[in-house]
Amino acid sequence: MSYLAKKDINKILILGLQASGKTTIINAVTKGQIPIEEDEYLPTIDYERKKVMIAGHEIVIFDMGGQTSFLDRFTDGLSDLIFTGVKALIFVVDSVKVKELEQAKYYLDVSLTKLVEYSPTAYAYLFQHKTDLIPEQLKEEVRNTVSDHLLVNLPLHVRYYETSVFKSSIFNAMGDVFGRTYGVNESLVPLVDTFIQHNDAEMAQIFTKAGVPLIQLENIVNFDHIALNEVRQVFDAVAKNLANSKDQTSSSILFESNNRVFIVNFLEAGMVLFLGFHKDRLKEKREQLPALLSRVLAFSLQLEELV
Ligand SMILES: Nc1nc2c(ncn2[C@@H]2O[C@H](COP(=O)(O)OP(=O)(O)OP(=O)(O)O)[C@@H](O)[C@H]2O)c(=O)[nH]1
Ligand SMILES: [Mg+2]
Repeated sequence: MSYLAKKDINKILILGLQASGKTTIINAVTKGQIPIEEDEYLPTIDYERKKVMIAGHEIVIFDMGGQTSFLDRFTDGLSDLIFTGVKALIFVVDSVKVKELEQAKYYLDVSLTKLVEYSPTAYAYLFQHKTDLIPEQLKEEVRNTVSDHLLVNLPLHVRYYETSVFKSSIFNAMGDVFGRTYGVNESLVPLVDTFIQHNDAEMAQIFTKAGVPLIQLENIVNFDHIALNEVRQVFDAVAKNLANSKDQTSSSILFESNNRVFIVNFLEAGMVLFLGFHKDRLKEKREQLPALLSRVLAFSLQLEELV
């Protein structure tokens, strides 16, 4: 039996016209590969499967090549194989290619019709992608144009996200996709958000053990922004350290870098909680690190009960 049609795998399909950004999105959220600027474009031929573990579930993301010859085949001759067993379908459109909206609408419609036919319980998402290319004053106009063209006469509810791989928006959007698919996100985000507000953390992220960012929250009211790349590098260093460490039972690490304190806690559910605090703020609050660490540990236990 073809792997495509296996019923027991958790499939997420990512579809859209060529060069809309699908492969880049997958690389960002599964490998933490965020391009510094627009990368060379290497079209996906046919489709590629990418496996990820999310909170103990294996998910296979199908990165579908966007050339129309492929799309025609996926939505016609191969449609029962492609659209069976799908948990979530993401359709990506390029925010600045307004001329392509009619064509995108055509493939969005056929894809959703097939989705409803073969996977009636799946969720559908539309990513209005590459928002970094739109000047601020045009954002609303672009949003209206895209949604007026695409979000009409659809056979199911489609959740709309504005995304860019250069912003945390892609992690929030994909976190919602993963979270809704596996029911972890709705419960985790409000809890983590409350925790960082109350403890004046600068940011919180939850990764899978493989380093896939699931949730990213920033307490930007109080603090300046931390670049994702910065967090990612620190995370890699910590993960490597832990892997090399003889003390395999250690599940929590506190370390300092420049003017920040980071706490990384490995949760049993295969997830990693990563919190960043600004030293100045901790000093202002006369916060003692051991007390902070024990609050984080207590909070981690609470999270573990949820997932
Ligand atoms: N400015 C900007 N460029 C992006 C973004 N995401 C992807 N790109 C660029 O868009 C181009 C196409 O990206 P891909 O991810 O290869 O596109 P694709 O949808 O997989 O294309 P096909 O495989 O042919 O269907 C590349 O040059 C990426 O660097 C984004 O958020 N903003
Ligand atoms: Mg591609």
